[in-house]
Amino acid sequence: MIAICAGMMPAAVSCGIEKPENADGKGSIVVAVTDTSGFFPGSVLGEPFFMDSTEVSVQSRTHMFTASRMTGESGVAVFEGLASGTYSVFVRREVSVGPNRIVFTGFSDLRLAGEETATDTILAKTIAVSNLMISEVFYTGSCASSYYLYDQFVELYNASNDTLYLDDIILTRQLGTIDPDMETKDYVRAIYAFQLQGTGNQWPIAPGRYAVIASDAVNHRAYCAASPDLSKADYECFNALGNDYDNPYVPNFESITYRTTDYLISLAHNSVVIATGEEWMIDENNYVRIPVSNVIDGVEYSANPAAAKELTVRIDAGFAGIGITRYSAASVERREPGLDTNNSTFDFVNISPPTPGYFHGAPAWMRWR
Ligand SMILES: [Ca+2]
Ligand SMILES: [Ca+2]
Ligand SMILES: [Ca+2]
Repeated sequence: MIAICAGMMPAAVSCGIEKPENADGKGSIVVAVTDTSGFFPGSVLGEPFFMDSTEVSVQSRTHMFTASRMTGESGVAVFEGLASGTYSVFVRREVSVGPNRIVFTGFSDLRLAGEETATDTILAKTIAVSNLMISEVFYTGSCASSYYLYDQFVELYNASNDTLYLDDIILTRQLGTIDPDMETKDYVRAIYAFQLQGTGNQWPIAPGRYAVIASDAVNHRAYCAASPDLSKADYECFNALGNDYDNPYVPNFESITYRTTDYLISLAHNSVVIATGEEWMIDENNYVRIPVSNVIDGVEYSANPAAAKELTVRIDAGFAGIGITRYSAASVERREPGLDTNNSTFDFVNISPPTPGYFHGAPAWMRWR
């Protein structure tokens, strides 16, 4: 993990958000972790079962602080000596069932003010780690002097044990408005979407491999020294209706709307979704509607942790990229390859520089791009 905060403080959105309100370090968080699925030996469906040997992590939302503990036999983890502020609490316990990984996970937000103890019981839910997922989103831009933002890319990762196919997959830029009825709708809306048309088994991604979808598959270093070289991207987005660059050696995700823009996403707050491509429609506002049930993965990022959610919590319960500034060449990538709890605040960390086609913890020889 790379600390990207140093040197960014003078920017408009500060990293670390703000100083601790009261750095007395005398607060405590007590978390009990329960499951009601009846999954664990000795537990009963519908009745709270206190989970031991479960990792609990706390992450401050108001200053730079993270810590992890394991729950004891009573299913409780205690964090002491905490400064005042707001904390996100994450719960994780990995359980292996068959060929696929299953993780129990849950989260909560707690507020500590002065010398006090905040207590919460977190109900854990299962998620299967066996999917295609978004592993990195690079959206911040790299050169403030020239407003260079054309080096954006989305990286996918195959966390399953099988070769998967990207044929007909859709990559979106989600609508950036706040919809109060969002959680009751069975579809999500995109401003625009790009699709990789294929025969069904034309575009494989092997287990444990990455696929980089560039906005433009060019060597952006020629235009901005801090930019990544995306000339060897696996795919690029192409809009035939716009004045878009088309690298003939890199296959295209093609625009499926009437809009003329290339695939470009907000530098501060936006959501990105990948979905199976068999069902979508253009609505009366020229937005792309995609059934929630067809969404493979989605990531919402926001520099500001207090911003209102734009993507349903059924797809992403939190924000990646908290504290990242525009044109910082910082990127957001999964904390560990394949871990997807559907809460990007936990699943993603801020990194710099971006890592197209590899993981930020990978050894140098794997960084072939
Ligand atoms: Ca393009
Ligand atoms: Ca191309
Ligand atoms: Ca990466």
